[in-house]
Amino acid sequence: MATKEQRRMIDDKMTVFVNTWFNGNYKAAFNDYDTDRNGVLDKEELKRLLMDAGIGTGLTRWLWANGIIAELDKDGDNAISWEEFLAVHDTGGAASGSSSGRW
Ligand SMILES: [Ca+2]
Ligand SMILES: [Ca+2]
Repeated sequence: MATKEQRRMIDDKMTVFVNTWFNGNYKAAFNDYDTDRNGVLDKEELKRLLMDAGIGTGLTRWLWANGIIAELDKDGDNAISWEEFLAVHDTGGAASGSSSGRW
């Protein structure tokens, strides 16, 4: 869906957002935005996360949400599970600043 620059922009903004509001804890952020507690972020929940992270505008955010779901949703349920969400930011070896291009 997205160009390399767009992916990096999302990764950067998401990283800053999670670091700022959740002490870098992606799981806490995920749980916070899973408002109906069903274990996955659906499109509406994802859009709220994107809005708070400053990604997209009121006009384009649904496009971002669609693209991100298309990119991350591996099992095709139209929602992002925690395992799928992890691919947004490789919390493994890659230190912040490096763009792994993993998604
Ligand atoms: Ca949910
Ligand atoms: Ca899924």
